[in-house]
Amino acid sequence: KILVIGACGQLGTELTLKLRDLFGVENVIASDLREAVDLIKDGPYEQLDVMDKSRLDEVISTHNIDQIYHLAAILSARGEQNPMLAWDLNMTSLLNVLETGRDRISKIYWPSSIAVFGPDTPMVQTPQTTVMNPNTVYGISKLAGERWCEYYFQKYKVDVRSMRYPGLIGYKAKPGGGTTDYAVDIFWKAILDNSYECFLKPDTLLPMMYMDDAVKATIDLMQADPTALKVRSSYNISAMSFSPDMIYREICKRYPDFQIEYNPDFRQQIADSWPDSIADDQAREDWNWSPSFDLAKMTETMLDNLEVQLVSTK
Ligand code: VAH
Repeated sequence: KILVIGACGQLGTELTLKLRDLFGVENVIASDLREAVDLIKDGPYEQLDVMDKSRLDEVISTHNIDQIYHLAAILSARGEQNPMLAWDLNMTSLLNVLETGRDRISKIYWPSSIAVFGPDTPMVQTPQTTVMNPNTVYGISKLAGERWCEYYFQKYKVDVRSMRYPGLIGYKAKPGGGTTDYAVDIFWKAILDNSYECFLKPDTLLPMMYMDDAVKATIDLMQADPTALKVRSSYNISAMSFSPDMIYREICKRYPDFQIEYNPDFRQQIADSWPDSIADDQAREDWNWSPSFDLAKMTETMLDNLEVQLVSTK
């Protein structure tokens, strides 16, 4: 049985739906701190504070769990507003999950992020192995988490797998507390308000990925032959890079009088510390990774689906 921790989040919701599709609703237990969101109410659910190790062990025993997708974390922007909570939640929860891997869990997935890179990391085609001096709490916690994953793999043979997500864009679940989340908000605002106030500068280039590609990559990595995986910290993966101005112009192809204004806030410094683009040749080599969505295809898919979803609420 599979346990998804953080199943009500932006990625957790979509991963839960996909895992239930692949392995059967009853075999995927969703969990989060809060009660279940509508999209995942069709299957087994546990309210779980992953900081509580005994509660985690209880859920694992009750449902006979042998795989865990641990997605719960505080993201970059919210983390800067609450550093100690972000560090405590992001690290304690991961160590709780890794400890379960020592005796009873056969495979663990844990997401890292391009936030592990910092201002002195090479910004263009950032390599798999390079200088990593993150200056956000979120990035520090993800870098430390990568080190712990590799440690538990090497010392205790825990089969934990990870990838460094770029900004993720999807329409099924709203994101929370990220710096790249402008790229989700802009679609909602285009449809509902025909105008958007962007908290980043127009030319802020960031690595991004459509949600379906991120979900597929995650499942593919978890299904891959373990002997093929040369990276046990976390894999670089990449799909596209774009700036607010580029995505704005793409949306204008369908909404010609869509207006945007730029009022950069504290999240500009976070974005400036991250790469412009990512080199993912190791993931392509080890487990055949390749993306399907570029900016045009993502924009078309987002607008098609959100117009249906939102027009009824207009
Ligand atoms: C954030 N969406 O903005 C997350 C992600 C690379 C960015 O980690 O914090």
